[in-house]
Amino acid sequence: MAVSAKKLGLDELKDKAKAIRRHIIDITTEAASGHPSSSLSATEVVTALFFGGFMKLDPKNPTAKERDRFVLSKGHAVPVLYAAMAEAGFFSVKDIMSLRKLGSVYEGHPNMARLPGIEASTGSLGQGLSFGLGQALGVRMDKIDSHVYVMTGDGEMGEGQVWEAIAAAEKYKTSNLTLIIDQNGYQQTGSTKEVLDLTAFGPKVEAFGWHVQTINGNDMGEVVKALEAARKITDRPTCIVSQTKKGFGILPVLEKEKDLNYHGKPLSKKLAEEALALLS
Ligand SMILES: Cc1ncc(C[n+]2csc(CCOP(=O)(O)OP(=O)(O)O)c2C)c(N)n1
Ligand SMILES: [Mg+2]
Repeated sequence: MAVSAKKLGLDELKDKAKAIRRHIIDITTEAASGHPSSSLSATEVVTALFFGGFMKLDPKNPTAKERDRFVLSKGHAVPVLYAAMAEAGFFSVKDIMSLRKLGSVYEGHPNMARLPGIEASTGSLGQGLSFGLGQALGVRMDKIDSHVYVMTGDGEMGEGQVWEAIAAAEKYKTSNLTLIIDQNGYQQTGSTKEVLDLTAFGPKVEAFGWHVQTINGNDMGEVVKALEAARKITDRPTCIVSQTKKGFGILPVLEKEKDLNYHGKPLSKKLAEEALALLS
């Protein structure tokens, strides 16, 4: 199975990330609900996964056994996933404008039962890594060459189930599993430092026996290099601690609004115009 989306170079990936950010703003403002800031921090990683040649995917055959898998464990950030999938041809950009509308399959959290190409129904935080580990072990047992990527939030890392999965993944030397922690410094009710300070993820995950890299996750060059390095590890699971900024790409707007978390809030039409101007 070939990598479906054309592998983009660094400058093209940066342009693609901008397009994806614009969709994130457009669809959440249209819905008047959703999580744009949580989606924007994760945009470089999701863009690189889908368009940097890292995932075998076929939008026309989204359940092909040998596909690679991306589990968005921080499911509330699904606008970034819908935007990337629309750009990759799973469905159209027009389709995702129905985000969160009554009856729409573009629900506020990913629903694998309703939308082909979604790997896991997430939103209840803490479960995605266990799910991804199960997928990684399953394809390995079936001798299918498939890599599973899971993205968690840094607030989400406070869930104990994540650490059970980290321990189990090492026990089974699950080298076809990559965890990406989107460390944007905030969770729902405030900064992760105030709510639950787990900030030194690198040494913690490394102590469980994983290969770990810590990078600036809003720097496309660093993201691509880290994903390349992760794929070269063949004896244990890999983790990328992706240090990001919540709302990256439109930070001047959030600064003006005096809310650098901006959790679960769509931009008003007026603020969206200002944000889109920054992303033109
Ligand atoms: C089990 C569970 N508890 C609480 C929530 C409510 N909730 C939704 S988003 C969120 C904050 C998540 O923070 P983080 O993982 O850092 O993601 P970010 O939005 O910063 O990317 C919380 C607590 C949830 N979805 N699931
Ligand atoms: Mg966070």
